[in-house]
Amino acid sequence: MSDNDIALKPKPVVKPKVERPKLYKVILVNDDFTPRDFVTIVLASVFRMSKDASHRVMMTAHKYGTAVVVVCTRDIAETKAKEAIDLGKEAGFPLMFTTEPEE
Ligand code: TYC
Repeated sequence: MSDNDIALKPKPVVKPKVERPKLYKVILVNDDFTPRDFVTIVLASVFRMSKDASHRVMMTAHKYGTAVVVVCTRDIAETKAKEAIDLGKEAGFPLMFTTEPEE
């Protein structure tokens, strides 16, 4: 083998394992006590939704029992749900949000 000869060895193929984080839904649950306007304001402020969008989500939960607010990582879903529940509690309302993994 002269100095000019280069031994070409195929590089081992290493697949980078970057997995997508699992996504979670934040779900708004209807109740008979929390005022509609309060729900709308909480949605707009915690989830940074427009007044229109938050009103629509509130009405969906009001009519059907539940509504998906947002889909995000578990950490963010749980933090936001707690923030929104706490605002309800502070105001004396039983406003409820749950989180669940997206299929
Ligand atoms: N059902 C409530 C009312 O009539 C309003 C409401 C809507 C409460 C959605 C909670 O997730 C909710 N005052």
